Amino acid sequence: MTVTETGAAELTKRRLTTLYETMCTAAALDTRLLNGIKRGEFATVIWPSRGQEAIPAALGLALRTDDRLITTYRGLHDHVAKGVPLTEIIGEVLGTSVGASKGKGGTMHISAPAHGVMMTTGIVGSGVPVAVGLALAAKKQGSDRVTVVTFGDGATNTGSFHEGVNLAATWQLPVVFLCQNNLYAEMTPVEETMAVPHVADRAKGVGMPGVTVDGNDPVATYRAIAEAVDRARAGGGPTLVEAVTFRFEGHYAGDASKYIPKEQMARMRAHDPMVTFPRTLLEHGFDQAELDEIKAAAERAVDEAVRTVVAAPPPDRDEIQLDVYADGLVVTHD
Ligand SMILES: Cc1ncc(C[n+]2csc(CCOP(=O)(O)OP(=O)(O)O)c2C)c(N)n1
Ligand SMILES: [Mg+2]
Repeated sequence: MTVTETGAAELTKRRLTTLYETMCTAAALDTRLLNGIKRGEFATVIWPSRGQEAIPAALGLALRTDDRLITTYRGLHDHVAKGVPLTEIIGEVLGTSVGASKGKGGTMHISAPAHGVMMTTGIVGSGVPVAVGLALAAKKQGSDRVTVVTFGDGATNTGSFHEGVNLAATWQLPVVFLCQNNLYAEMTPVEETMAVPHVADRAKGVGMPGVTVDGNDPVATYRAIAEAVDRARAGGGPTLVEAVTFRFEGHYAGDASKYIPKEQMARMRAHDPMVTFPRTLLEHGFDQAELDEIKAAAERAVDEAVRTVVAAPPPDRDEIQLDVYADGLVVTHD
């Protein structure tokens, strides 16, 4: 099948399959790590993204490997989408030497420059100005690579966000600001911290296009992101894309989400992209057996990567000061 509502976003069966594969891998990764933490198998922490899978899947399809990405603590699904190998992601979460940062970064500090992932940050909003700097560098270097920074709804209340988007619009930089609006910042619902109805409305104030999209619909989200990426690559400047979604697990592994009203949780369950997207695919000629196999293959890949990571040694003691400062600079304490 082919979906051809916008020229930039033609979706063949192969591309729809890729979207679903990425979603299944992200969901399997989240579930495996969360279950492992809950039963005491893993001593680590994650900020679950179960429910938000459609957004990174769309993002991954819209980006080239050399495009830059900055994400957050809730970004394991973004790493999957950008092509970071599962062993490198899980290796970082579990702190073993096969991690992307040799197990020294942890969940909050995964970077994988070979795949364009330049930074993961736990400081809310702080990725925005860094992404603006990366986009400025690309422009000065005459490169057509695009930078995307993803963050939550809460991040759009920070000074860093407002300063960053203003500069990007003023300098017309090749950057896409992708808000994964899951309706909560920690335990605070979005309507308690924002007087405008949509995060995307904030784009108007700095003079850039802003668009709100159903972040549980990977095809619609892909179209919105692809259009923004195309505009940035063609020299048309930045865009704020707000993808509205929900997280079905706590803010962090262990948070029981008591602040989320039961009715809201039930209502949002009906929009879980891991339920609705397979239904859409079935309506468009996919069969149940092939969808089951995609899901099972993703779970197998995650399980295998966990086994590899668990069998790997922790970072060597001699590594402790390596990769901390500029190349070759090792501080001694004699
Ligand atoms: C500058 C800063 N302020 C506060 C915090 C504490 N904090 C961690 S996550 C979070 C909520 C962020 O919400 P949002 O941006 O919506 O992202 P989400 O966690 O929902 O993905 C807060 C306030 C922080 N890490 N950094
Ligand atoms: Mg949020």
